[in-house]
Amino acid sequence: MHCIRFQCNKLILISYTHSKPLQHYSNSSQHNNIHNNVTISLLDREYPVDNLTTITPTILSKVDRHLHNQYQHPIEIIKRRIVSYFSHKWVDSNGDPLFKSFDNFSPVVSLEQNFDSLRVPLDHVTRSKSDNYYINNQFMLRAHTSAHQRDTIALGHSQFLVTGDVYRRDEIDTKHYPVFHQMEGVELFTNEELFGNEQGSLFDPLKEETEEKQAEHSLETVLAIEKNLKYKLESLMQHLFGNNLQMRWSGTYFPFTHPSYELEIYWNDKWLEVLGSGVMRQHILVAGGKGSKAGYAFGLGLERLAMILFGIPDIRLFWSKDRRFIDQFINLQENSSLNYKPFSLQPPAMRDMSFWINNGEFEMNDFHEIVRDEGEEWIENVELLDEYQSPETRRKSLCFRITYRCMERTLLGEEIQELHTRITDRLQKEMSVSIR
Ligand code: FA5
Ligand code: MG
Repeated sequence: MHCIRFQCNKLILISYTHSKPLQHYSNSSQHNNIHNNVTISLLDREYPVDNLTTITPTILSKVDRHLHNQYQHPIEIIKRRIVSYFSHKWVDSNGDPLFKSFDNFSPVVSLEQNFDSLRVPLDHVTRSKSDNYYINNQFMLRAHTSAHQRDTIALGHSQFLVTGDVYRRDEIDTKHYPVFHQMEGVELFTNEELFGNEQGSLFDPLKEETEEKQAEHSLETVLAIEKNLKYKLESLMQHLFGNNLQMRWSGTYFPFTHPSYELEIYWNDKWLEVLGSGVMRQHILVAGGKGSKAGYAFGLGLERLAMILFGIPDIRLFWSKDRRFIDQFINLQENSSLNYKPFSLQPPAMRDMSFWINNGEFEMNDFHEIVRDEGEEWIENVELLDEYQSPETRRKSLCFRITYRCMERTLLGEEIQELHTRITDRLQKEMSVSIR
């Protein structure tokens, strides 16, 4: 269990064995404003809180769930199937697996690991306070498993997988959740491993960066790495989902790969992004002591893959402790298929709210955070319905629709109303909005 301990004169222990949203702090803004006189205790360490702290009790309560290591949980099943694909299909000359798999690195990482080790620029949007769960100005809950790339290379590994829980202040819908699971994959090649006996050279003596390649790499390196990466990931998807799968690659941007690619899978009449990947920035290999090689990395979204594999319609279900969810997977044999059966289809309830904002001061992720912090698993979706600017005052008003639904039972009208009111109250207190 975690606790947030006020060192001055209060001790607040937060129990997480609840089935109903917690009444957190009597005034949560107090938490976010406290400097120096609070510590967070997390995984047996104490961290002083400071003005970067954004972690909340709701999020802390997820840290010890370890869904990816909970035997026969759908996230653990998908992890095992992917690891098994890599270890059976990709072996060395002795028949031993090429890829080493790690799944117990701590989710608490330094900002240096999460960002600087990957050279994410200081002003890059992904560092923003409103996107991350910062513990303080040194530590955070990792926002991606890429935080472990450099250090795992430095441990001496050139082919590895790292699975873990990752944390982001993100939007709320059926495909996004503030805690989810990723599997990082990295493979580094020597000149010979990439080109075999053919002529080829990993590096470009001219050191010219173009749209197609980094300064260090030759164009043939990029083409060979891209081919290898895409082949391995496409055959992984076919291994998981069969040959009738529709998938498409597109170019994208990450500060730590160039070029970069993402893969989408067609599922339930929509394209769903399942991974990001690319040719690793060479400085990461250099920092890990493997500058003579070149390689690729990818980050798989495990919830998305498990949703496709088992037909799970809503990402919140992974956090359910309801036996009617868990038991469906308990006896699933390796490589057998399973279609998730909804155990109860509770009706959703919609409530709208409109408020005036102080122009320029409204941060969308802070809004989502408050809704999520109060509503936890009862929030299915938050949608911006309308934006309006008063012609006289130039003030802006926003109208949101919140969809409430509990996976396990029907919510009572008064429960929803009470929750909706709590959210409204916090918005007024913490975000200086005025309800219309
Ligand atoms: C990354 O996190 C990169 N670190 C991936 C990467 C690794 C790129 C190595 C290059 C090299 P992205 O933010 O796109 O990228 O997330 C990767 C995948 O995680 C997404 O494709 C998606 O499947 C999943 N994902 C992202 N955000 C969420 C969320 N809020 N809820 C559930 N799944 C998510
Ligand atoms: Mg992405």
